[in-house]
Amino acid sequence: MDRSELETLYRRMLVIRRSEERLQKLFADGEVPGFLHLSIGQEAVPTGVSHHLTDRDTVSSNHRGHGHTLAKGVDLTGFFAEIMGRATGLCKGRGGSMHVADLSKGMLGANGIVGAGIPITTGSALALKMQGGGHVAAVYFGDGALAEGVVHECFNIAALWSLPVLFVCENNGWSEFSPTERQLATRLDRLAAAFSITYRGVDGNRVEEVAETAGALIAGMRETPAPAILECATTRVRGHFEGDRQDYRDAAEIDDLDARDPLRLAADGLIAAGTAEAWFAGTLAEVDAEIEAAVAAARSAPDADPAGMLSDVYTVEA
Ligand SMILES: Cc1ncc(C[n+]2csc(CCOP(=O)(O)OP(=O)(O)O)c2C)c(N)n1
Repeated sequence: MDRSELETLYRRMLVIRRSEERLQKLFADGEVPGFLHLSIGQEAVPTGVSHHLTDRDTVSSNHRGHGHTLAKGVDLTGFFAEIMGRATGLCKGRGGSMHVADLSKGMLGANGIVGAGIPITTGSALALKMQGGGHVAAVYFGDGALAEGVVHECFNIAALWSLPVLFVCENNGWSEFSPTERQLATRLDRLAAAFSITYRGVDGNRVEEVAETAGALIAGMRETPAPAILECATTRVRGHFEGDRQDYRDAAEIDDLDARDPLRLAADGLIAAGTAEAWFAGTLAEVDAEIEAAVAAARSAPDADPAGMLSDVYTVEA
């Protein structure tokens, strides 16, 4: 991967990081209704995967979905307006943080029900396969979804029907307040083998590694439809949701966060490859200006209109 491609990946991760840091402050100021689950520390996963997806490829997400959504290329202004509950939001301000969707970008949306994005994406993969054209569907889910029955059913049907679906597990070791090993009697590579699905495990904090492995899997699926599982070992930096004091977590576990920070790791690589300090400062200023413009636009937009609550809920072709 050349330097300019890595700079593109770094910038995308920075947009996600700074957007979430901004959301954290807006939430503390009471400007974000509902819950907020931040994906700080996990930016490399959707950035690396979506690097190889077009708007015709679909993605669905889980409750920790801001990074998945932004990596798919949705408009930043519509994104902030959505999470701030404004009528100009991507879903007219009715979805909020856990339900940002934009079908024009292939973003099918996020989901507050653990594992529920997986059947949505499996269905989308079936549709894409039937349409032809080599498009793929990807779904992000946490290790907490691995014990859900629907996940096993989807692995089964995707394998039986050779569906072009990339199952991306963001394994951050935690499911709400419980460690993975207290919930799952096996491992994802073993599950993949049981269903004869190709499996790759990567360091999910290294964007280049995620991008290269996802790229190879996706290229293969475009040629010959088949499912694949990508397990990304990553780190949940914040609590389960904003406001979670993380009493259940050993402080030592979050001691060396800096060393595992995907932005830090990518920056180290770029500096070694010759990217100048000025580029980082300039990129940060650009990204922050885009985010501030989006926040200002959201603040000046009207609130979501409860009168339209029942429209767009279900679509029937005329
Ligand atoms: C079916 C279902 N069961 C339980 C919950 C409550 N719940 C919300 S998030 C979560 C844990 C999710 O952990 P994981 O999937 O690993 O994602 P992470 O939060 O670590 O990113 C649970 C149990 C839920 N929303 N849906």
